[in-house]
Amino acid sequence: MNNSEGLKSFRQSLSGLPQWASERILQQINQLTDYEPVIGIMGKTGTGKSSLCNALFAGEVSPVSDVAACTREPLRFRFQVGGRFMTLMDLPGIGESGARDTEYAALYREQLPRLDLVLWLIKADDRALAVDEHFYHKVIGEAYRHKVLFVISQADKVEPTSSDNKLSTEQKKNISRKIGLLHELFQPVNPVCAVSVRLQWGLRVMTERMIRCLPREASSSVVSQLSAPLRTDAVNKKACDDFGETVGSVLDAVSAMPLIPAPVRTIIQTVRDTVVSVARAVWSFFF
Ligand SMILES: Nc1nc2c(ncn2[C@@H]2O[C@H](COP(=O)(O)OP(=O)(O)OP(=O)(O)O)[C@@H](O)[C@H]2O)c(=O)[nH]1
Ligand SMILES: [Mg+2]
Repeated sequence: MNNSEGLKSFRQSLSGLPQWASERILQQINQLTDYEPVIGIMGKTGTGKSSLCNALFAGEVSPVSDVAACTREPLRFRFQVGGRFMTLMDLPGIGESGARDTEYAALYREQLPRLDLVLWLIKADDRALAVDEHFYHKVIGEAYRHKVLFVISQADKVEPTSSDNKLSTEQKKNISRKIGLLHELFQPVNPVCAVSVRLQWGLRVMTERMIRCLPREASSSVVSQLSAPLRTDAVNKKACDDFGETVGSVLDAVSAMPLIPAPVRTIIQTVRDTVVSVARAVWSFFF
C-alpha cells in the first residue's frame, strides 16, 4: 500500500458522508500528512548542535539561503526523507553580548510562533550558565517555554572523564546532578535530557521526549525524518496515536461547524471511530 492507497481507505471510511463533507475532511488530512515541521536549535557555539542534528535525522540536507540582513538571521536547513520535508533552524544569540538582547528578542518573537519545538543545548562541562539563564528569562517569553527542550550535550565530558567507550557510574551520577541543577535554574516545562553523540548515549530517550513535546500534528512528520535506530516502537506508537487523535479532532471540528445538517452530523459522529482506526491502520504508509 502506498500513500494514495492509504487515502483510498480513508475515502472508503468516509463514503457515507455527503461529498462536500468528506472532501473537506480529506483535505485536512492531506494537510496533516504534508505538514512540514520546523525545529529550532539553540546553544552556545561548539555545544554540539550540528552533531546532534546529524545524529538525530536521516535526511538529505539542502541548505536554504537566507538573505543576509543587518540583523542576525537564523540559519535554516531544509531536508527531506522520502519526499517529505522538515526544517531545522539554527538560532543565534546565546553567548553574544547582552547589548543585542533587544534585537534577539525581536528575532525570537518572530520565529517562535512558527517553531514546533526548540532544542536548547548546554554542554555538559559548561559551568557558565548565567548566559543561557539570562537569555531564557529575558528573551524567550513565558508563552513559549513549553516549546523548549533542554538537552545536556557531550555528556561524556562530565567529570571524571576517560577515554572509555561508556559512561562510568560516577559520570552518570554527575549527569543526574547537572540535570537537577538545570531544573533549578530554568524551571523548564519539559524534563531535561542528556546525550553524548560521541558515545551514542541517551539519544533514544531524548528522541522519545522530543516526540512527546511536539504538537500532535507535527510528531508523525518529525518521526519520518529520524535516523532508523531512533525510530523505536515507543516513538512510532506516540506518533501514530497523535495522528489518530488529530484525525478524530478534524472530524469533531467538521461536525461542530454551524449550519451542518443534523443527519450529516449524526453520520460524522457515527463514522468517527472507524475513520480514526483507519487512520491508525494506514499511518505507517503515510509516514
Ligand atoms: N566528546 C564529544 N564531542 C562532541 C560531541 N558532540 C559534538 N562534539 C564535538 O564538539 C565540537 C562542536 O560540535 P558541533 O556539532 O560543530 O557544535 P555546534 O554547536 O554546531 O557549533 P557551531 O555551529 O559552531 O555553533 C565538534 O568537534 C564535535 O565533534 C559529543 O557528544 N562528545
Ligand atoms: Mg553547527
